[in-house]
Amino acid sequence: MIRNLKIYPIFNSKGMPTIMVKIHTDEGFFSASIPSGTSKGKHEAKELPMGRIIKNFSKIRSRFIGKDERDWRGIDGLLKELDGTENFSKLGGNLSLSVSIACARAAFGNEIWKIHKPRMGIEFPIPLGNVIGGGKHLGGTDWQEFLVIPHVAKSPREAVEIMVSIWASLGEELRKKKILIGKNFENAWMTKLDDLKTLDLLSDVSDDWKVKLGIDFASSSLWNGKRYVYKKLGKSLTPSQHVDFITEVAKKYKLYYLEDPIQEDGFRQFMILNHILGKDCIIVGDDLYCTNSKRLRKGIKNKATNGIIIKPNQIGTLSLADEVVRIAKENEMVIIPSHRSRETDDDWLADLTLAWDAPLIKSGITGSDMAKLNRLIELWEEIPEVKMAKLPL
Ligand code: 2PG
Ligand code: MG
Repeated sequence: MIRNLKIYPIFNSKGMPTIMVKIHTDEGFFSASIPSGTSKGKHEAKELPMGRIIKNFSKIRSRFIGKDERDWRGIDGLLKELDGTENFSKLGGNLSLSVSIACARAAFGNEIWKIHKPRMGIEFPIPLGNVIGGGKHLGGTDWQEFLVIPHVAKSPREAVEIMVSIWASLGEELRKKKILIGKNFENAWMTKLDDLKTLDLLSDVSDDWKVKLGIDFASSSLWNGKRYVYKKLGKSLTPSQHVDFITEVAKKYKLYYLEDPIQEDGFRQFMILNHILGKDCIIVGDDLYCTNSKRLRKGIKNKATNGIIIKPNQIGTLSLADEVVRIAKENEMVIIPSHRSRETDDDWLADLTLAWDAPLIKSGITGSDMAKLNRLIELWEEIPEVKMAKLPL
């Protein structure tokens, strides 16, 4: 039974305020802290500032005391009811998710990879490592994240080793060539190279290290309502010119993973791109869906993508994210649970990736994101009969 709940104002990886909620039950203490995004989708659950969160927490706290934590879905329902809006604008999606995950942890003794009956032969996700960055996360490129995918790794530890070695050797090479600016929000390198020169460099990396390449284009950041505007490449493209440009880049550089190649409301262009590239590449909606089942259903109807990013803080409770995963899987979409760019050292995302049987996880490479990757390494040792997931395409 839930005996008490407490909220702690803590800080995220960018030194900005966020929250941790701790739930006290007969079995012990269970907590969850919540990350935040920089390039947020406009359809995400509302994140409220600390002052309002603390006030809201004091108003709702007593409603959870005495409840059975094992009914974590019921607790999520209560959060939704107390909020009463579509997007958690009253309670705050950040407050809601911290109570939701802390409660699920209480229900499963911290092992939330067990929220669905664990199977034998659990497959561990291949991590996507952001090695060079730009866009709203800062850096020289217009596109936000250049990702390496260590699909040949035989364990999570080996996958991390490959990603970190690539990241470190790229850093060294960029430093020697005097084109290194620094590290961005996710510790990806900021360089003086434009997007296409970055891809030239990464093509060699992909051959040398046998990794696949991906990009999070975060295209909404380029979209001015009419055209896609590239400051670095000096391009201004109409939606159909943009589809052509992305297609050409994907084919030339053999991209395997394309996240948000189109702005967040461009279902039609997503559908065209998915039609052209979807057999060989994972076309992924992040800001497009915002982990929202209504938006996902629209994407399924339009065959907009063959992949979806899952960020529980985009929707506000674990149950709602779980529902989106269920719908996506029923429709044979690749699910990719993802961190945010302003993270905490909490590792719940790693557990959920296993619970959802996701073939890929998007987490950073170094810094506080290590916690999630380390949790995968830990669970790899603890769970019997494990194996690495295969590339979904
Ligand atoms: C993304 C994420 C994580 P943010 O766009 O996929 O890399 O960034 O948290 O800023 O939305
Ligand atoms: Mg994204």
